[in-house]
Amino acid sequence: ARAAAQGSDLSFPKDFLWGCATAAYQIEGAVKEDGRGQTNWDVFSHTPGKVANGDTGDVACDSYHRYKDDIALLQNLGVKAYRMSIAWSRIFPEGRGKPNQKGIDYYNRVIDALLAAGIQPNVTMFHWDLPQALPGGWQNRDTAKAFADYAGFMAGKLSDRVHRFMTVNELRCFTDLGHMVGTHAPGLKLPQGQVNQVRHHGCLAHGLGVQAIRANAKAGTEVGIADNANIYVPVIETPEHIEATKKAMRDDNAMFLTAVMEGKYLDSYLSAAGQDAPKVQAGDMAAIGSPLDFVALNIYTPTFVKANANDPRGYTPLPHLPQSPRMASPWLYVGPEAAYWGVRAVSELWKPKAIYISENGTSADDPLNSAGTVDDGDRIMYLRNYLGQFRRAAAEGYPLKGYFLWSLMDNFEWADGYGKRFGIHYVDFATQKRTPKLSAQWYKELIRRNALV
Ligand code: PNW
Repeated sequence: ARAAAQGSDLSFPKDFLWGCATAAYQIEGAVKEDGRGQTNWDVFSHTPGKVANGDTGDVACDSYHRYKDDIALLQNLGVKAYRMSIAWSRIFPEGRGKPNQKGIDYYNRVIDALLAAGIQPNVTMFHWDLPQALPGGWQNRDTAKAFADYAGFMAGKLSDRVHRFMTVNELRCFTDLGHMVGTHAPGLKLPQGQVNQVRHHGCLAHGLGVQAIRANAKAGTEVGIADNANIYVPVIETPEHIEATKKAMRDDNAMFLTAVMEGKYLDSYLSAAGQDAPKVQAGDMAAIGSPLDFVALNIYTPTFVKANANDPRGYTPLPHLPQSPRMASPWLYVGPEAAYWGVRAVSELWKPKAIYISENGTSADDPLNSAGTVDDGDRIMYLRNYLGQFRRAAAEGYPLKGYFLWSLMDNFEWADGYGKRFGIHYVDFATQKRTPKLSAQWYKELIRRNALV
């Protein structure tokens, strides 16, 4: 038993849910088809200078028409699950109001085809493509309510076949990158008070969304969030550095996952924000803290942290250095320990019933070999190391239930356009031909064995 607990073999728990992930705007294309409404990302990507190369999601992987090809790729891998998102603007072109049956039909076709292939759909309701018609976007609190109405409506349509929903993807990205840093849609650089308000509306959308999904879905439907909490890793595995790690995670995610898991903003966040603290209405925090069936984490980059009695916080994060190892995206520092510590810290801090990895993967420079396929050894190296650390967390008994690799195939990588490739299938965007990379073969073998290879 001791050996099993320590995981002396390399296997994952029985029934571990292996999957791949994508998102609507990154793969679908067909942005004007069948009544889809315009989104913030349509506007942003068509604004000169915002996306590398002037790339847009107008065509992307053309999955709107080629979803059967995508499902064949999934089937060939042997995955049991697929994480996909729904384009809100296909369902409610104006963000609210009258639903568009053609949009609903599209997702029914995709979901039915997945089920026929023996693949369980896991659906994210919002992966950043916001209907442009919603006045003020995330600056307007009414957007949170509009989201909940849409999410509840879709849960009602799908919960006969979809048993796990994620409300929103990555609170920090769609709020901060869009409204503070300005590198994502809508490309704003707002003052801090307004940024904090946008963050609050993002959390509120999640919370009201949970309530609406529960009110409309079949009993037994699981609801959670897919979040990219900043992940800390203790420099040394001793009790003091481990405590520092958990405190850093809780503090640094105070306006996001911590609020969602605790139903409150930490005093340290509110007092540091001062005048800039978000305006919160009665009932907001209870909604934000709605109980979840699971937490899903997108895990990429680690931050190492040390306990430090001389720091008022009790800890000091170690900076990333120019020479710190990273993958092909400048923000993607390599630190497989983030996989273990992300799961462990979230588990110990908040005791969720279940944890899923909703994304993990990497960009890599993908050299074509003479046979015209891609030998992405760097990606395999990255995945093997991160999965080893996820395996450790599962073997030690943390409630890690599944893993969605980002991404099934190369796609529209937001501000990086098509220049950064995260897929385990290569997409030739001129012909839309999809080709398995070496990493797809590797992942397939791992799934077959249910063990690290
Ligand atoms: C996530 N950062 O995005 C998203 O959920 C995916 O849609 C995306 O394609 C994937 O990770 C790879 O980037 C992130 O700057 C984008 O730290 C940027 C950052 C993190 C995550």
